[in-house]
Amino acid sequence: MRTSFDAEAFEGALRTLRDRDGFVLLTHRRPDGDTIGSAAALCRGLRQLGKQAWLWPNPDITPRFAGLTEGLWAPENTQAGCVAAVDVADRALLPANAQEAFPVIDLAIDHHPSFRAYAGLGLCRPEAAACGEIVYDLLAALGCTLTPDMADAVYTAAATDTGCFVFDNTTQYTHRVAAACMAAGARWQEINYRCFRLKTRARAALEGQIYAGMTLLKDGRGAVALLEQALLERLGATDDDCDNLASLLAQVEGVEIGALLTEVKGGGAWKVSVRSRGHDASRICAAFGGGGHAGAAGCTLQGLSGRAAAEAMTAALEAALDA
Ligand SMILES: [Mn+2]
Repeated sequence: MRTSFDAEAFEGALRTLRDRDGFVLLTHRRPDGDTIGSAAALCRGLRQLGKQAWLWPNPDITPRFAGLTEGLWAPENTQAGCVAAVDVADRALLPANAQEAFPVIDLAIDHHPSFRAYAGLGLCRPEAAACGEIVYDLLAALGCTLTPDMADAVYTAAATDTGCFVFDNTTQYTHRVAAACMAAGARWQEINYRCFRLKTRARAALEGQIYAGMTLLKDGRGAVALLEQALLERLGATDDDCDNLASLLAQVEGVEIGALLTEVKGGGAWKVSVRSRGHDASRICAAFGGGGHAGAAGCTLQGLSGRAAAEAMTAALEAALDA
């Protein structure tokens, strides 16, 4: 087990999981592998302890992670005895149906530095690469046996939040958790293929468009690309197809800052995702009313043509590269 963590909050979370029953687990909007994997693993672990546990329906669930949740979604009229949120930094990030159903949340388990104390008890460990690492520790402390289904879920959580163990947040501990999941029978080859290799044709076309259409600036130290709604519609691109496309720009040799502008449905606004190395992307986006992390941030540009929006971001990137 990890040595540095909030022992008191961890003990409190353990007590809650041990003593209470009728668990309803909440995941965040536009759920990723970490929130779904963490919730699925915890749900199965609690059931293993003989407790009732369900995932609260998340209307945004995508096929990529739905397989982890089989048999776990709460039936209608489920009565909650204890409500716990996983990988949810703020109450506002819960889907509307969860916000409406649960004015009070008993336990929040999270790893975001931006975590807000919105629950009766909050266990937040920002040093964890994935919330799934904390769930793994809780399950171990509860005496649960990691079944292959639980191992799939924890592995998916750790792998997806680290971009398959390549992001800077990856630690030795992340690898230890992944190794334990492999030993417990996680189907890691299939998970890696599904999460990191497989792409839809729409996704492949979008990646092609970004690389073919990007504009390089400052001797290739910056890159700006534009995706118009007409293209997204023609390709039938889903949110999942558009996930983290901006990181492609920052992967080009020499590029320190990349900005991807995606036209918002209905037009008239551009969702901007900025990725950077060695510069503060959140500062660039803050100037447009957005925010995020140093390496990844976002903002929205309202009421501009694609050309004007691209010019605005180009100027902002040039200024940041000059600074
Ligand atoms: Mn996470």
